[in-house]
Amino acid sequence: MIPFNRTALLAATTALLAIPGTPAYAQDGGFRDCLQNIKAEAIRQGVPGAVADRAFQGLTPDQKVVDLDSRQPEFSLTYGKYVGNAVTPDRIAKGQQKMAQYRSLLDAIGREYGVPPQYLVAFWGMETNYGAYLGDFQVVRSVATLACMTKRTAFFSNETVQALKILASNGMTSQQMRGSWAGAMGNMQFMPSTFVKYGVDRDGNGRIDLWNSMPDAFASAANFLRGIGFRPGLPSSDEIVLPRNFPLDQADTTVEKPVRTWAAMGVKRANGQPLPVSDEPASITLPAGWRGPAFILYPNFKAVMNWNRSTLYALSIGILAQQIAGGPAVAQSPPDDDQPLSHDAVIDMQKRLARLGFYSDEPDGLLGPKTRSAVRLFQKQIGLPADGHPTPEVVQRLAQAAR
Ligand SMILES: [Ca+2]
Repeated sequence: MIPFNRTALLAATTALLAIPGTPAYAQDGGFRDCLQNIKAEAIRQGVPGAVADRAFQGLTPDQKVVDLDSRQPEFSLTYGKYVGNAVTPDRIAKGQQKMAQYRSLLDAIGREYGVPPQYLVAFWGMETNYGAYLGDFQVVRSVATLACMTKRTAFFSNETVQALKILASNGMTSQQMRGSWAGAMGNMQFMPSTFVKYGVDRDGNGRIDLWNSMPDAFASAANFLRGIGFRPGLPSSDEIVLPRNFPLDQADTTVEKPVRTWAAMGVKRANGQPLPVSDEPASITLPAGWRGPAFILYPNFKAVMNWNRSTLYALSIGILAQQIAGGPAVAQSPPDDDQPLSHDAVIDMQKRLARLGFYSDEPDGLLGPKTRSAVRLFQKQIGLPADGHPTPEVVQRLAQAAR
């Protein structure tokens, strides 16, 4: 769903496979040269030259892909907005229906890979609304365009090589291989490199089909999740309630303590039940500030973040999975006045925090741990709960304090 985040992550993990020294090609004239370099690397990795020739024949860059890639979101969504869009009553109901429909298959795959079925269904719901939007871009054209026409040449050159491998091994034509504008394919929106590394031919028909075969799609998702660290046991997250005197600066994804320690500090599950008895490391987050819901993040949360590097995406997966499995909805609503902050508004805030001596990094417009920590210091100074969450009140008080 957020290919940029995921691809940025995978770029780091596939750097060793990248083609060194391939420049970004600013003009169409360089596109053929770029494709030639990719073809040479594909052949080095065992792809028959004829497969590359067929896929690249008459291929032109897709301007629509370049345009979509250059579009930067102006605002980051709030927790309330993001989760409200992601975990709708309709998506929960459809997820439960899919769970029932694929019960025996999901149970078998779940046992084999150690991934609970509700997670497989939740990813399916988040990625493509259960197969409703698989994407209709030609994947080879998309990833080749991104390789040759943007600055992320190394990452997308490798993705193009991997896409050619899929064509070679899977008996598909480039025309048939469709996906998102950024090259994510099938029910689970796998990038070509993920497809090659984790794809599973579960139905045993000799090819991996993530578009039409749910056995293949579910088994591949489970195999990928296991590969990126998902383990049987605790879920990815749980809604919690904090005790009244809880030190809010401990509610930060950078602070990890054993689950047992949080329990000893008085943290309980939202339904009042105790936390699971466990020594696994966990952190606490308040995605809408202290007035909104609180979540404990178990190790599987990190695995979900390895699928998509967005905290709100990972929270949505946990919330959706829990409700697909018949569990409760999130009890605590986010505050009504939670507002999305634009990139520029965050930069402005960082500059003001710097003037007050609370922030020393280069203003980057991102609400990262250092910015949250600076907001906490300001909140402490003016006597507000120090949750690091920039509410409209905090932003306004900051504008007055640091003109
Ligand atoms: Ca198959």
